[in-house]
Amino acid sequence: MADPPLAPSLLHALTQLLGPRGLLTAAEDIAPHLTDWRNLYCGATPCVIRPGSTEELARAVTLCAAAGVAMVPQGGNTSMVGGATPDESGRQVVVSLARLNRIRAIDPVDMTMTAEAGVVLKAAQNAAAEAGCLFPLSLGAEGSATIGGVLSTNAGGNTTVRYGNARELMLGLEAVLPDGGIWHGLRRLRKDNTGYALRHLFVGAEGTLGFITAASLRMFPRARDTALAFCAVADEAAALALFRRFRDRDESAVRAFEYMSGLGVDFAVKHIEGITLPVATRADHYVLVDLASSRPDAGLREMAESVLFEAMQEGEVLDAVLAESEAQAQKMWRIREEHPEAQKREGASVKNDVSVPVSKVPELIRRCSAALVALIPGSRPVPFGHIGDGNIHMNLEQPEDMEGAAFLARSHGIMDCVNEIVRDLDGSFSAEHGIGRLKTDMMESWRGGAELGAMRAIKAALDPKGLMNPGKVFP
Ligand code: FAD
Ligand code: 2HG
Ligand code: ZN
Repeated sequence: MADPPLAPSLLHALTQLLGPRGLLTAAEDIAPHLTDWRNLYCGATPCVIRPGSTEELARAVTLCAAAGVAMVPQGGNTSMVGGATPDESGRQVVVSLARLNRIRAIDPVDMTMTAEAGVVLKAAQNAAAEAGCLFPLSLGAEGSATIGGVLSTNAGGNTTVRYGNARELMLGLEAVLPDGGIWHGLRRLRKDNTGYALRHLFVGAEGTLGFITAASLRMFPRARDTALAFCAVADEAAALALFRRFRDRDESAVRAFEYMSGLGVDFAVKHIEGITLPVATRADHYVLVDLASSRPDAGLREMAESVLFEAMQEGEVLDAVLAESEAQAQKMWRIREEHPEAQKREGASVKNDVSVPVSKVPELIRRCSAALVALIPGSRPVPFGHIGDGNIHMNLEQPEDMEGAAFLARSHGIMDCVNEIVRDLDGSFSAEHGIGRLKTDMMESWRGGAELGAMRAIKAALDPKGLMNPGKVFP
């Protein structure tokens, strides 16, 4: 008879340690932790560990490590690359950080917040706002994604163009290491050159080096003047030209600059209740320009009107509308934020989260769109995303007359097709979603040699038994 997935003595010890709230073993409780947001993977696990404190997690990890049991950290389970779900063996234990959800401290003078890993991003934003400050990280999944998850993937999102990725917002970390040791690195210093910056190793490590249990995060002054414009633009080059115009006028005011294709907006209008096109005529290309300043008298609306007028004279902008109220601004942002959900509802789609130098975005979109349609006639490219960072989601929707499964069977060919062009443009095959399980096979050809060798050495030093999130990141 095969060994049980967990030795009865380990299960007993975990039960004693964690109690019923901290250890899920019933199939219906475990089920939501097994499948990723995109439904690409459905794994199995003997139990879900849900520790209530860092110390409890450390003790559970010590037990699992001693028994040689692999652990999969999970936050909000919104990974786009299957990073937070266990494999199908039924031998990997899922560790959910959801109960570590306290804001431990908030200091508007230091402009820092100390949040536990399971704090949902939206809750962190709200806590900052209550303290009269801003925590700027913002992405479509912010109602579910957690601080531990956004740091472990070094998430980007809409405000990277102004505030950087999650990494730039992190000052210190607390972590549980793969052997169960606790690293108390929750410093909140702006300057701290004391040897290797260990905290940065854990950011973007996708749970392969240990568990982030809490983080000290940077906050910023809250916005007192804002303006939001939804613009129909002539083409991809015009979108980029408009970005330059705004950036040249006042770089610090550009909080987000997002590109959407006509088809992507059509899908949002078609599938998401309450979404309508804010401009009078449909176009093939749109951008959303979000401006913000902590100065109440920044005059951002007037600035936006002036820049848009100039761009219209040059034929870059075809039509534009400025939000008249907070409610209208939220409605305009929803068009962009609902892109992933709208594409899901339209049918099967393949995601390509790629980046290139900002100047090459128009070429990226044009070349990839043509190559993809040549590869699969009738398929529908839906490029959108963070054009100000050079990060485009070069997604492809299935042809209307093709079976979804047949289309998805060609996923790797589709990704290869995009990646070949991305490589030619000096870009990256994964801009912000990470590697997870989906892209491990790309690591050798993109990061092989010295770079992957160094990564393996770090992994072996911190996790010699290979128990942390096996099957992720490394080929
Ligand atoms: P999970 O999905 O649970 O985990 C992600 C990875 O981090 C996994 O490898 C997991 O093992 C690891 N992990 C989680 N918590 C910990 C921890 N405490 N310690 C160690 N490892 C941990 N990403 C962007 O960058 N920009 C976007 O604009 C964006 N938009 C999105 C929109 C939607 C609708 C969705 C579904 C996802 C989006 N994402 C985006 C992808 C996703 O990466 C982010 O939502 C977020 O970073 C994941 O947070 P999470 O808590 O859900 O992490
Ligand atoms: C976004 O920017 C996310 O909305 C998701 O990164 C991208 O669905 C996608 O491909
Ligand atoms: Zn994105």
